[in-house]
Amino acid sequence: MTAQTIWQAGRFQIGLDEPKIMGIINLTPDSFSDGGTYSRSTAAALAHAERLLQEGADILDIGGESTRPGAAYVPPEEEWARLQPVVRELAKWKVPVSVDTRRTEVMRCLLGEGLADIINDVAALEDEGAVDLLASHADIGICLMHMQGLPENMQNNPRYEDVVGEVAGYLKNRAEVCTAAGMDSRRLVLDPGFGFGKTLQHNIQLMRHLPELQAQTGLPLLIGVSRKRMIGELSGEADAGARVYGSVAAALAAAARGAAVLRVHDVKATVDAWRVWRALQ
Ligand code: HH2
Repeated sequence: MTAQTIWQAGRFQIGLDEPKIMGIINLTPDSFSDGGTYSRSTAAALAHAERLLQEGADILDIGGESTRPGAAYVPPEEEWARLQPVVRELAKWKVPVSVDTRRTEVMRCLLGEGLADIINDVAALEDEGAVDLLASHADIGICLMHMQGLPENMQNNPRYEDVVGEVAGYLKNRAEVCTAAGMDSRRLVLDPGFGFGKTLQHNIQLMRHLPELQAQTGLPLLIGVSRKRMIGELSGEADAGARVYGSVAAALAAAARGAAVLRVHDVKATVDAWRVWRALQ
């Protein structure tokens, strides 16, 4: 359980008394598990959004840049061009819209037009000007994620002395930077960043120690393990699109350890599993 029970997220206050499901929509031609599926047209992306909501998603997370290991550089203008038509439509829907971006330029475009409730940043607002920009938009929710290195090099031999302590220390520090800039801590959730500069052993350690991470940072945790390489390594399933069972098991492991938000591709599978698991506790 998290001490903080509300996530202030733009137009919404999201209750965190039980795990919330964030459904993923990748508007990228090259995402590792669904690349190209929803980037072909705005209609395809919106149809997918509709489906995720019917399946029980509480939040939609839209991304215009792949951050998988070794992903190719995408200019911010290209990222914005991918996002724009879809977020313009979603902003009219009654659902919290999270945008997965690490560029201040893209955030400025989104926030200037009121097109996002949440900024989900795998670089924890490290891009120049990002903290000041978010500080000047009072209600926007923020996910600060830990990553060692950058997507282009992060899986080249990641190293830690104490992965849990270092990730907790980094996230705590980034949260303090945000609150020092005047942001209310109810806007913040933290994410250890599974697979972002981590070996399988690092990922396992982080998952086993989520309660300590939570206790050390004092903020709710968002967990994204869906279809990732660690699921493939643990289950033996090489095809990312077929990792639903392993992903659900990992999502439940995170929920059982107090995760506040689960970022997933397979919404129905995760929601059903959570409902059954919760009822049987
Ligand atoms: N993982 C990915 C992207 N964004 N954001 C948060 N907060 N946490 C995560 O674990 C996370 C994230 C990578 O997954 P995906 O979006 O499916 O793939 P890609 O980066 O290839 O688009």
